[in-house]
Amino acid sequence: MIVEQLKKRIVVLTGAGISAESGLGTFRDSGGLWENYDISKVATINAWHQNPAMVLAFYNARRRQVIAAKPNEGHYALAALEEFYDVTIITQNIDDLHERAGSSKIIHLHGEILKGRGVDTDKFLYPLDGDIELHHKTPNGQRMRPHIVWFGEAVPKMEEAEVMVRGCEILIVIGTSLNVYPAAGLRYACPNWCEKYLVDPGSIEIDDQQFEYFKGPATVQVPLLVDHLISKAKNS
Ligand code: BJW
Repeated sequence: MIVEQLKKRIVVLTGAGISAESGLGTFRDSGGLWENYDISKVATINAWHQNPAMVLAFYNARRRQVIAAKPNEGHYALAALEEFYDVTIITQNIDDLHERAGSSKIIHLHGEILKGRGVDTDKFLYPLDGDIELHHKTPNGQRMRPHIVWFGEAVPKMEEAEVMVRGCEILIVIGTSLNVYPAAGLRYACPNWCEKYLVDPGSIEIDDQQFEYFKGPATVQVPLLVDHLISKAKNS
């Protein structure tokens, strides 16, 4: 056990890849979600305005998948890291698998599928355990929509995320193609002396030689990386 104040600060940026082995599809891999759906029809603010029924059907189906999914060894390993480090997870994922694995500090950049909000404000969020129907309203009478950040919408948690990355000593990037901004740009915010690790089975071309690449699936590589970091903490 390490005294709270002496713990090094780790920020972990996660993407769809960490939940892939929990059965939740990624977006851009072969067989990923965007191969079966047209992004512009389901994950943009324009799509919501033009065809809310189609957007709701897409997210209702994904909500059911999330509810049925379970955290995997990657999620659990990150939760275990908290005994030795001050860990903040910044996730682009809308699932709750980090929470269910036991991580305590989580910033959801692209929203949370198990929450709904009114169309005019994300100030009030409502827990969801089932589908949103077209006629559903919030308690103050607004049409209910999923609490998701679509293309073309601002990313409200970016500032909070950037502050965390600026102050971190170790940055870990897991299971993201780094295609979507502004999330993908967060890696540039960390101090240039900070330790950096990347976990991904693909061939991520990262324009920063300082990243140590743990190449392979999250369920294998995240526990290995976490063991490595815990040994370092114990020996320091
Ligand atoms: C494994 C694995 C295993 C496989 N283990 N790994 C700058 C330049 C160009 C464009 C822009 C820019 N800045 C903004 C933009 C526009 C746009 C954008 O980025 N477009 C790009 C496509 C170019 N960005 C936006 O619109 C954002 N908003 C914004 O910028 O607002 C500005 C604004 C200000 C003020 C007013 C108004 C506007 C919003 C972005 C919202 C993204 N939303 C989505 C969908 C909603 C959530 C959902 O439905 O789930 O979020 S898109 C989708 O992509 C989703 C994801 O969170 C996001 C990232 O995907 P991710 O996680 O990287 O997944 P994949 O599939 O790409 O990669 C998976 C990885 O896992 C791969 O590397 C695999 O190898 C790996 N993997 N198995 C470990 N077992």
